[in-house]
Amino acid sequence: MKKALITGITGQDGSYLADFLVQKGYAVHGIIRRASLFNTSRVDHLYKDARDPEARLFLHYGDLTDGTGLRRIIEQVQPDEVYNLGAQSHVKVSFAQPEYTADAVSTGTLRLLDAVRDYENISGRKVRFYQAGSSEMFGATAPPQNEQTPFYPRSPYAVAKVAAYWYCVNYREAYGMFISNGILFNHESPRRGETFVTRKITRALGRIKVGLQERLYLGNLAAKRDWGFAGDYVEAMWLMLQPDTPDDFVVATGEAYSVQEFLETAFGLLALDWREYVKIDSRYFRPTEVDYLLGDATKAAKQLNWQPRCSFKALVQMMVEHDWELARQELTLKEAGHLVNFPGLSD
Ligand code: NDP
Ligand code: GDR
Repeated sequence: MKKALITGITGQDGSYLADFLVQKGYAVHGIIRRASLFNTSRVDHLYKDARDPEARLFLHYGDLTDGTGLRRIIEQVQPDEVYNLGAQSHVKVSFAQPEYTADAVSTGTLRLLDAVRDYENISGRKVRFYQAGSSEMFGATAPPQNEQTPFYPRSPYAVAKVAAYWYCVNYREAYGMFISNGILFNHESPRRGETFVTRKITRALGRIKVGLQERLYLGNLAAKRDWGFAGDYVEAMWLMLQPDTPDDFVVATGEAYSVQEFLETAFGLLALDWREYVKIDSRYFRPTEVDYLLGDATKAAKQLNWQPRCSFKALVQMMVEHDWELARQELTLKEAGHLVNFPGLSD
């Protein structure tokens, strides 16, 4: 049985990737951070007691800022494939926490690469490494963006991802390691974190529809993004580690929509006019914005035979329906006196 190790397994992508790899017959090991509340809700459906012979998901405490712990986990797990998805992944938050973001995203990647490198040398085994690169690395460079497009990062997060990308290229060239950088454009789902704009919109929409919320405060509605479905994108991560040689790939749909178009589509599905509910709050503007990302994934289509399956409209519909149902459940709880306050969504 092949063994995969995933950093960031508790996040959106980590959970879809874990689902995908378990389906493929892998034993999946994930690194989780210690928190004062349980943070494994996205992967709980995969969990069985480790003593159960059917168990396929194994969780280990660790952190990308703790190199010693990473080394110990790699030596213990002895993975065939490592997927580095762990990150402080919120662009706006990276302006508030630039140093921590760099530590987790770029130096964290370096720590993991070094741990894998030493493990390969000591054990004589080969490990395949996937790095979660981002379209944010292109930042201010005009669309469409592909693997040849120069990087022009516009946030501490994006700068850290560029550094991580180059650490990966350097370790590949210097030590002959199998390392592939995915350059993934935005991908969303009902498991998306609630402070990213798509989920912030669909969560608010569901609550507005059932009468639990009156307003939605947003920032720049003109920004354009190439939005795909996370479930499609984790397959591309796996595909990148299957060929004989490592390489770097853009993963995108090739269609871009503005935040306003996302709003129109989402509210339209529930027969509401977004203009009646949305207000602009400058707190959500970023010091430097990324205006227009549109990916050209021709190389992934040709070399990996990867195609996105879910359209923009189908993605919005999936998220709206999920969050409308969630809001109905919240309403039931509220009516039963169980839920009084909702967490304020920000960022
Ligand atoms: P999420 O924010 O949903 O998940 C991030 C994960 O990283 C969580 O499991 C989080 O743990 C973990 N994490 C955060 N800090 C650390 C740390 N210091 N050490 C170890 N783990 C940590 O992100 P996504 O799933 O959306 O994205 C996955 C990866 O892909 C990220 O690297 C992101 O930057 C990148 N990416 C995402 C894109 C997207 O559109 N989703 C596009 C391109 C790249 P916890 O649950 O404890 O917070
Ligand atoms: P992004 O995603 O920055 O592209 O990074 P996000 O959903 O945060 O923003 C997309 C665009 O929407 C605008 N926006 C708002 N964004 C948020 N979060 N909240 C708001 O209220 C709001 N109003 C408008 C933003 O300004 C931006 O232009 C995501 C993350 O998953 C990264 O980790 C990943 O690398 C990139 O996608 C590709």
